[in-house]
Amino acid sequence: LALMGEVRRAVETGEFVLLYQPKVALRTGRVTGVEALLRWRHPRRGLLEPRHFLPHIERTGLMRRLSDQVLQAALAQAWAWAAEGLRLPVAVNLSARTLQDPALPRHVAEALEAAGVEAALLEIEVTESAIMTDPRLARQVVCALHEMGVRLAIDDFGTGYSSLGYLKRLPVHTLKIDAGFVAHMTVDESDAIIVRSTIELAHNLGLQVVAEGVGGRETWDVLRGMGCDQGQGFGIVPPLPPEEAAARVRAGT
Ligand code: G
Ligand code: G
Ligand code: MN
Ligand code: NA
Repeated sequence: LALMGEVRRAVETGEFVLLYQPKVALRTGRVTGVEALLRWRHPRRGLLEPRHFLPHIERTGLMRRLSDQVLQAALAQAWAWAAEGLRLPVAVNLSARTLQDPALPRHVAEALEAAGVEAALLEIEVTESAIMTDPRLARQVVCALHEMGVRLAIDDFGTGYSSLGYLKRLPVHTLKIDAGFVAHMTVDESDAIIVRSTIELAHNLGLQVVAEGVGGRETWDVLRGMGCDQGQGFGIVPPLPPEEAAARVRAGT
């Protein structure tokens, strides 16, 4: 409750920061891009994760502003990396409400323009539920982003409500299998079956597939054997401040 009063000030004073978690191609180990993950650098409570403050942000109606800040910061980072010779696609998470805004494609276009970053360096992650809230509006927004050259990833795949029909009709580039299925897949047969089936589904629809929550080398090897394209997780590289993330990318993770 105390946090609720503080979020407005925090948005205004810019206490929110982004960490970056690399994604790697499982066959080669090469970094394919990074996901920007929001943290609140709280003056007394330390580094807070989204589950502690995003609900307050939603309730206070500050999501639009925060999404704009996230987009601007992530694109500024992509520009800075490109200036150092590091061409690193950056993925940004957008909430359901942000996706439901018909003006989103224009905001994204303006942010890309202002940052001087090509659209191909931006990926947007949304959940199935965000799309299913208003599938027609989501389709309109997603198609506009796609036409600009921005890539779309479905996040937390398998945990939300979704219609495979919509998945087929939307210009989606990537499915991200939720960490909840991946974390125990080497010991839980059901999880392994779900992961394997999702990889097959994604490939049959012509989509890239990313496994989230990869905890270690064994999971990596099993995923690679299943034909999974990319992996992300604490066992590969954790979310890191930008300089450390870049150092890991340069070192080849
Ligand atoms: O970083 P972490 O694993 O704690 O993220 C938890 C959840 O918060 C994830 O579902 C992630 O998609 C979401 N999240 C992370 N960063 C952002 C952001 O910048 N905006 C929004 N809307 N959600 C985010
Ligand atoms: O929902 P989304 O995929 O955007 O959330 C990503 C969140 O997952 C981030 O907050 C990040 O901190 C977290 N994360 C990163 N690596 C791992 C992992 O190996 N296991 C789990 N459970 N979570 C992870
Ligand atoms: Mn995500
Ligand atoms: Na996810």
